[in-house]
Amino acid sequence: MSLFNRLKKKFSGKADKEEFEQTPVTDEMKDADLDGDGLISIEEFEEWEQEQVGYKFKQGLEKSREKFQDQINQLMATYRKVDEDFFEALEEVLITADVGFETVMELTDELRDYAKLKNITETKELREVIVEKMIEIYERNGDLDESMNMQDDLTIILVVGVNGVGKTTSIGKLAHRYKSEGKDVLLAAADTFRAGAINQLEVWGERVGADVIKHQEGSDPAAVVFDAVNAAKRRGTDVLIVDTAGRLQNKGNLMKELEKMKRVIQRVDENAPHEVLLVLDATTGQNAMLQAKAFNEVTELTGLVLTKLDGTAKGGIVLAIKNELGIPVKFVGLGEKIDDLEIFSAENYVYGLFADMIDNAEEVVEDERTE
Ligand SMILES: Nc1nc2c(ncn2[C@@H]2O[C@H](COP(=O)(O)OP(=O)(O)OP(=O)(O)O)[C@@H](O)[C@H]2O)c(=O)[nH]1
Ligand SMILES: [Mg+2]
Repeated sequence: MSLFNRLKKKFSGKADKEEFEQTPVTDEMKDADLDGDGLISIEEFEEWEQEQVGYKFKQGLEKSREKFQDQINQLMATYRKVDEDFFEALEEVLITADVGFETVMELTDELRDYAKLKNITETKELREVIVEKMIEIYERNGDLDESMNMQDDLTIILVVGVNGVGKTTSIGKLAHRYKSEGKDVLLAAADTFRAGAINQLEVWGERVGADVIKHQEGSDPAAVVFDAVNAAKRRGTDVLIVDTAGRLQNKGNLMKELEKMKRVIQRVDENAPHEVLLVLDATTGQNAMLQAKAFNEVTELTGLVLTKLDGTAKGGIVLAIKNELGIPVKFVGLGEKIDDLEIFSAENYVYGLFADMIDNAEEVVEDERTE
């Protein structure tokens, strides 16, 4: 099955209806209950859930999608024939979408080969291939494990990143996610540096129903972590999330501070922290790439949280990150609300970025058949 068909089926196709209908339908699920009997099958429920997540990505990536599709449409209108001018203009569009230079070159080289091989002369015939190649490149360049390294007992997550990227907000959203999975969550206010940081985390803690372990402003962050880890052990907490101050200006200090926190954690659990997540602000584009490189030198990162994707038209950065950094994006921020943090998945992301094209894909296939 072609990628477009696969995604189309996944996000809007209706699976065969099962005999067994066992999930009671809530108001918001009404659309999934086709025969209106107040019950839907597990399959339908899963499909409904998938559609909701797909819809979130679609909404969150609206700016990127509109800009990208506008530009591709314009490109196809300006260049009708496949030639070097077209490829160069395409390269420019992709680079301005923050797809990343190396990735763009890889992509356009493959498109050139593909066009030659298939004797494609009309640019419009390349429209879907561009998207398919993007995903192919994403999936081919090493399989990154995007899942969280969750433990049966205590999971410790250290969250790092420069000022203002969305660390505390993402921690709040993450805590909410784990709480709604029935987990017991504890937060550590180890950003003792910025005025108001502790209070901000406490506000989130109250919202989601998670306790916050804190010391005074200006105290040693490692001491906060020490207390938090011990409290988590004592209480039988499932997930401990540590908020930190991101002072990249002074790499030496930052490295020392993070190392000390890690040492303190490892005294209690030598395999922890189980995740070190770097938060990056998608609206900062190439700067985010530089931050990732710098932090990766300071401490070993296990994953990225890419925030504010809803606030940028340059959603291509996800591809650049994967291909040029080799660190998996584990979560994406798609808005400021408490449930606007989604588990990253390449398929959802691609759907969000090209939803209109994908939703209309069937018509394209039918056109081809009748030609
Ligand atoms: N639109 C949007 N805004 C976000 C997202 N994530 C965070 N923000 C906003 O970004 C701003 C900064 O977020 P914080 O969580 O305070 O960032 P921080 O990294 O903890 O900042 P410092 O503690 O100062 O280092 C806030 O106004 C958040 O609401 C997102 O996914 N989308
Ligand atoms: Mg913060």
